[in-house]
Amino acid sequence: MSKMEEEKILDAAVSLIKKLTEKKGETLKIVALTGSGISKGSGIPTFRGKDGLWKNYNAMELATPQAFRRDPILVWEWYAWRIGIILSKDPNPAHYALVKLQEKGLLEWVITQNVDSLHFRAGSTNLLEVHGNIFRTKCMSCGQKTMLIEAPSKPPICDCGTMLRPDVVWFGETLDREILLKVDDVIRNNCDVLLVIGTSGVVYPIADLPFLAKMNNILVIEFNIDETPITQVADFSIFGKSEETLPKFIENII
Ligand code: BJW
Repeated sequence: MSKMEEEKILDAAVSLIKKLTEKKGETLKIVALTGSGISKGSGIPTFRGKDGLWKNYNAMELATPQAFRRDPILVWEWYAWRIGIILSKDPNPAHYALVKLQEKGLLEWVITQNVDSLHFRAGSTNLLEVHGNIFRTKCMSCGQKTMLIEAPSKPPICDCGTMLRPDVVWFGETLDREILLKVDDVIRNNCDVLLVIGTSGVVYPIADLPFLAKMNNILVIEFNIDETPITQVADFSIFGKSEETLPKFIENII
């Protein structure tokens, strides 16, 4: 697709939102669903794809409870390495654009699959972290949760003596029930427009959300560098780096 065609799609999406805003005024409810692609512009690798985290690692050897039971030191090494990268990076214009939309009273929620805290650091407050947070640890014995402020040099230990684990959702684990219920309610009852930003749309149950949105007559606008399974249901797919396309889109609608 040429740059000119991309611009045309962005303009069409903007003018539809403007029409919706004229009709609904301040009651227009926009929700963002984000994935690792939104943090790529900050220098944080995505999971899949040619530069993805899993190009050199087998996900099943790291992001499962079985992997942690088998080799917690290896799993912690991987998380400590990622924490180090994240701490050396900052939010990018896409994260800040969502904050601007929130400040204008147009963004109801950011539903993020990311564990990197960059939305929070940018200033997003209505945040649902569906896959947890890489800086939070939890104890599988006493349930105690604590926050890390730096990358641990060895697996952290709870006051009760048990090795802590990262408080993230691994494959085969269920997402927090309260958060899932909230997400479901947000999509069904508090959303006119869903912005789907930088996710491959292959990890369930979150991959179902754009489809649930369509079933509820919600306008779905995708921001990604490539086509994804979401492209088939999106009303608009705005191709390009979200750190460039999202700020432009948001500047135009506010
Ligand atoms: C840019 C860009 C730029 C790049 N600008 N864009 C139904 C069917 C089939 C399987 C299942 C199913 N239900 C459940 C499952 C099993 C499993 C699953 O989904 N498997 C599939 C992979 C097949 N799901 C689970 O196990 C979930 N649990 C669950 O459902 O429990 C009940 C149950 C269990 C078992 C069976 C049945 C039911 C839990 C999922 C937990 C996911 N955890 C991870 C790791 C988190 C911790 C950590 O960070 O270490 O979450 S996996 C990883 O993928 C991470 C992400 O949040 C998640 C999504 O990835 P994301 O963000 O989309 O990243 P990428 O890399 O995939 O994509 C990046 C995108 O950005 C690409 O599209 C690029 O093009 C784009 N991009 N640069 C804009 N500059």
